[in-house]
Amino acid sequence: PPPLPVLPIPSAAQLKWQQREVIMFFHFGMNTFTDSEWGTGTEDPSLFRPAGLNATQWMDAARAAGASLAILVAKHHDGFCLWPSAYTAHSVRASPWLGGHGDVVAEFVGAASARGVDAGIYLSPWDRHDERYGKEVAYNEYYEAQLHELLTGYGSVSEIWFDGAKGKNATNMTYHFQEWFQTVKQLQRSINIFSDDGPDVRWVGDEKGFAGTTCWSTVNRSMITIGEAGIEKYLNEGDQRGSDWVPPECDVSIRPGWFWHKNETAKPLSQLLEIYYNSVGRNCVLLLNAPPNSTGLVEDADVARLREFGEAIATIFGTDLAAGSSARASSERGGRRRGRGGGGFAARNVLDGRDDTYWAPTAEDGRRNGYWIELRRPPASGAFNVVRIQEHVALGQRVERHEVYVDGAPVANGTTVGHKRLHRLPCAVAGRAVRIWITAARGPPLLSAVGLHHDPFVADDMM
Ligand code: IPT
Repeated sequence: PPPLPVLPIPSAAQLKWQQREVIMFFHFGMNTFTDSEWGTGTEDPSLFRPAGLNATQWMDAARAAGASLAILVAKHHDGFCLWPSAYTAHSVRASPWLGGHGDVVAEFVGAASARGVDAGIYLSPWDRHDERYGKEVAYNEYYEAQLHELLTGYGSVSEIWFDGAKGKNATNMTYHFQEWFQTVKQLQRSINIFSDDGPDVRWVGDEKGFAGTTCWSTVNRSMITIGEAGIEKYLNEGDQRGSDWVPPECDVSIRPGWFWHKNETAKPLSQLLEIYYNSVGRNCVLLLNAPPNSTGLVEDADVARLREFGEAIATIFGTDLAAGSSARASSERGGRRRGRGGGGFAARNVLDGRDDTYWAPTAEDGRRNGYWIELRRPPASGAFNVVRIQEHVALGQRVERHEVYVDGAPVANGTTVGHKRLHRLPCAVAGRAVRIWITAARGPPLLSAVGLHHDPFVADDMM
């Protein structure tokens, strides 16, 4: 049988989210028309007129970047609602767009489903427009009512975002997060809730797209207060002793701002790849923002950059230079044979490209020196400069420390692995034997993959 889990373990929805690796954010709204990041809430709805809005174009951009989920800002801090909410006059209904009959949320979920992308929603708690803001019961009722509108009127929603952002001089306001979270789960069973505190996925603690080099999917939720300064490092690294499974999400914009500004441009590919290695390559999901412009389109140059990014990832990871290797390990649970008598946890499982098969050592292994697994590559295998290691996190995140050797020489080391750990090597190596030592772990390590790749995009100064 499979080994016992090491608690906590992810829910099915969290596991599915983790495997997405790259997802997209679309910040669009009143700020798009006012060259602003945080609108004041006094903006005239007549400013909102995206003459060529086409959410299908956004979804094509998301797919080009390799994303399977896209999250829309339905209301930002300025309080302007992108759907015709029954609970406020401050919405698309009061705008000239489509004669006041438009609904960006409907366009968004329609385009997403047409393109096979899952949809997510961001609804800002901080609201600088609504006069109920600051009146605890009235505003929380308003917020609850809008959760109902968004989570019952637009089909299945895969993720919802609770942003802890709030201006320094914002009115005092108690948000009923616990009530909101339970309402969300009642309306959408398999949704993932994002906030500093989860409960399903957590903020990584910065907006640069960088997780800690140590990055646990676990935290103690009781240590976290949403929106409170000083928790960033805890969120960035997680907590080895955490009893809650709340993996980190790295939100970062392809441009300097979250919203579109005429004079800003997209980050270069090299920077996006750096972000990828420091987020997906450190056990996180990357939430990449691409802001549509005031026409209602993602600019061509940004679409091109997203495509370049998606193609670069496919180029690097589309070829596994560990292919054709043989694998052995310090021990193999249940022996090498599959089926009757064999355990099905052989070292070679790290080479089959599947998340649900894995190498497991025996319970007795590793007590003295740690565990190891070694790949032996066929002669004349190509040189690699990236090592990919993945844990079968369905049974808990275990690895605390690991080292990588090529033909006996150390080339990389680190602490956590989690769903995916990517090591970039200082230079490409073509050795035959690649051995990974796991020198500390919370339980017998379960590795679902070890991959070797060549990244041709590395900047010269890295070599
Ligand atoms: C920051 C919030 O304080 C935090 O709760 C989280 O929502 C985060 O944004 C998301 O990026 S505020 C930001 C200006 C750092």
